[in-house]
Amino acid sequence: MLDLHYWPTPNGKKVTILLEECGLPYRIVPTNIGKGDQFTADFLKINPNNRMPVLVDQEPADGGAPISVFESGAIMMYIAEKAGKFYPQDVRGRYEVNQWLIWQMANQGPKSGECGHFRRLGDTQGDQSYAVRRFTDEVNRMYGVLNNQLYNHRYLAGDAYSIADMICYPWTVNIAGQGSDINDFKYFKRWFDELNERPAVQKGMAVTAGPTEDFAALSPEERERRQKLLFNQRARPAPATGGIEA
Ligand SMILES: N[C@@H](CCC(=O)N[C@@H](CS)C(=O)NCC(=O)O)C(=O)O
Repeated sequence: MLDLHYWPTPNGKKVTILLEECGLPYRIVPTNIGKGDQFTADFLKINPNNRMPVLVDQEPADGGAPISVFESGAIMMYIAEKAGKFYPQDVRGRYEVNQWLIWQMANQGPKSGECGHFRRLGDTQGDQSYAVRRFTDEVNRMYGVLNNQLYNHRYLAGDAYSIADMICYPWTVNIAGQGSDINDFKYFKRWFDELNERPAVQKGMAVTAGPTEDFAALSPEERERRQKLLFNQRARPAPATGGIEA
């Protein structure tokens, strides 16, 4: 069984799309990042970066102890390798996929995340107009990158639908909220409309982690605690003794 430590965000939904596409059985382990589940001692054992998603394969192919994988890009590679699907084996095909997968992890995901953060923030933390403009422009630039690639490729890595497509898609569903217009990107729109119609994409996007919480219904103290948790993260100190010394 595959356990997916999950909360329904774009980084989580990449993985549920792939699991649905592969038809693999999986179990959702809710990781409520608003409440702080990503900071528990148990969670830290499976992700030193305190972020979801994390995949734990209880029955790895080598028959050994469970394997846990953090970082959604690594999780996509793991699942696709396990299923033998959506990830070419030949070196050329594989690196077509790898470069788009890493493009997503290093560019589209982080920059779109910041774009959403600053666009939602309003002026509670002072004037954000430069940050909003910078990340809105950068996300717009990246829609251009996708559009140009899709001008002469049916899918991001060529003729075949792959994990490169699945990893990029969830970050594009809110294109209007990111300040871009889908009608400016004709070839991207062709791809987006096609993926929208795939039953596994629809199922993966709809996966929840239990009932949604009403933030407004929380006590003011809990609301403040949660806001601090997400907004003011700094380094977690290493243990003072027992480590590898120089
Ligand atoms: N590069 C990581 C990013 C994961 C990530 O940022 N996850 C967010 C939700 S989308 C999270 O867990 N946030 C918790 C927090 O900010 O404390 C991946 O792709 O897995």
